[in-house]
Amino acid sequence: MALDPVPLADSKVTGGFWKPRQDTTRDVSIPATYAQLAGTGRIDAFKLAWRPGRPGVPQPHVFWDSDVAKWVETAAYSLVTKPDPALASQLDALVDSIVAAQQPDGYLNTHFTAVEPHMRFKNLRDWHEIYCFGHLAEAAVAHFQATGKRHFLDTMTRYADLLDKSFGPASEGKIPGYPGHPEAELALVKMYKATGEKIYLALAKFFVDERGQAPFYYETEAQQRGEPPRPPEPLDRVFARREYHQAHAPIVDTEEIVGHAVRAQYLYAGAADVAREANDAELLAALRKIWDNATLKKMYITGGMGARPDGEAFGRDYELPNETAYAETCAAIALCFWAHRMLNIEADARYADVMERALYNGVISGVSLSGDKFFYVNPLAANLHGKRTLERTTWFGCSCCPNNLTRIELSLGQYVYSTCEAAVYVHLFVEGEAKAKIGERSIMIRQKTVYPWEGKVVITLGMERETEFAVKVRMPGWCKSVAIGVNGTEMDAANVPLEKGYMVLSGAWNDGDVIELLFDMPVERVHAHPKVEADSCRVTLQRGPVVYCLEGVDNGPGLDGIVLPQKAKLLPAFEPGLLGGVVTLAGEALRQDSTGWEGALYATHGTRQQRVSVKAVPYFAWGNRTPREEMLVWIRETQ
Ligand code: FUB
Ligand code: ZN
Repeated sequence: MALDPVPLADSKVTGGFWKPRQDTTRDVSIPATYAQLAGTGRIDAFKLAWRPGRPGVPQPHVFWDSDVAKWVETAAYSLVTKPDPALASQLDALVDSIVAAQQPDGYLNTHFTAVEPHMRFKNLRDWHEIYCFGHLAEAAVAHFQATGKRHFLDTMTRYADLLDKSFGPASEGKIPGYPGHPEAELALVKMYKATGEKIYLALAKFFVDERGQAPFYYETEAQQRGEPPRPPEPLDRVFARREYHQAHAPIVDTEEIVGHAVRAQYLYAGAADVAREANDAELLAALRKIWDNATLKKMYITGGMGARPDGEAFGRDYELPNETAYAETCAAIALCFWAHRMLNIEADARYADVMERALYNGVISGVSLSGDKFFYVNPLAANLHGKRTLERTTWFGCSCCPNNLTRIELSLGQYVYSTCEAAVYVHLFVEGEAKAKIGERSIMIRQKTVYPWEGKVVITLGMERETEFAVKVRMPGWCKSVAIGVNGTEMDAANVPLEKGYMVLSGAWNDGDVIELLFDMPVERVHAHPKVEADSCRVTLQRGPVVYCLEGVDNGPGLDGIVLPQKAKLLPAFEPGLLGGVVTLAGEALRQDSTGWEGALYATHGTRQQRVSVKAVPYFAWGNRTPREEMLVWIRETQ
């Protein structure tokens, strides 16, 4: 049975791990990213003032609109959970200027209005035109939901109507194309839900179903632009080009996730929406297979997605190099979007496990603890060999990641709970309070927890009168044992039914009833599948959902010379003054040294090892103390 997420307006984060992060996002990241958008000309681009040679007006880039849209969406989410008159008026002014840039026929895009109006809808493959529509549409829905003001949403419905008139089956005289960078698919479904207008769902379905059908639209489109035909080339090159855009085959015939990692996952998130809303079982079955391939063969332990810098793309199965990993911040975020949709269709905790893995690791590694610096790539080893040095920075030329981070952090509330007729699902352990609908009745559900640092979660229920329903609490995939108490009485966990990874606590609940959970959270040593060559004979450390790494600042240079004996004990300790307050892991290891190797590359003697102390910190917090610090997730292991 499909679930309905408890919406952001009804689910607030009030403390614990996430509240300080959200505060930093509000207080630092929102103003910092606005300043970057303004300073680079992205905000003023909506004035449509660019002309060739006009001084002081930067030329709007094809995906600038999307960066501004994600800021608008973030600001809207922020206002839903915390009123702020100054932010509200800044948002109003920006939204007004976006709305004013709409053309009489409904079109809205700064680049293709000011710079290349004759190229409208002529290169869907490369130019991000419909991608920008998608982000603006998502922003408009969020703005409407946050403020109740309709004008931005109305603007975007006019643009969506134009898309509906323009795109569709060739037999209807329309362009049979689909976006080069998916995003509009999921945005159109949001517009459908916000307006009830079925044509938006139909257009999303068309984009999803048409993708990858022969004849291949992007190739037809290139011919129509008058591009010279490519010289004959090997078939695998042709396929690779199509795969980059997931345009190599229809989704229903796809089993492997390939190509550009963000494109792929935005596409499958949108396709999941379409499958749900249009009741498309064949599409859903395909998405399950692609999901399995993605998460069982191509996902980093951090929830990072996309092994290859070339094409920002997925590699082969089990191709998961560490230091050269791409793992774009947006790709881990996209994984959360996709996971959340699959979770709400299938009510299966394995999707929530992946979402949680990404959230606590490869998503938030993308932003500094100070909130004003970002990673675009999130490798699992860095600065080891001086080849690729890495540190967070304030902005990027292609700056998709910063406002993707801000929007997911400030909308976290909507990922925590879902409901269905007679149950509330607790997916994530986040201190906060929510109002959930159980049939016709509303209940309150509050969590108190310092998760992920401790496994204790206290859930308190609130309601006007006794109500019968089930509280379905996710048993995290990382956890092997849990103690459960209800109103102070310990339950035998073995007798609590487990339904697709959710512990089912049903009964007649009353106001003030308390469920206490104590998830056993030892330090775990995790190994990778033997086919992951990069992690062979290596181990990583995880406690709860948090993946750990070594940093040079704690362990000295040459991290790859550290070898962890299988029996080495690693003790967790909460360090309130470190990295904003984190649990660190400390223990003894060995360190190889090069004594005796002077002047030799190969030798018959062994390598000397010394006993050393090691300390591991949460992966997400690496790189926050000293610039370009060494970092290593997968540590050499010995018996
Ligand atoms: O192309 C727009 C965004 O820039 C993509 O989502 C990212 O991967 C980066 O290429
Ligand atoms: Zn990005």
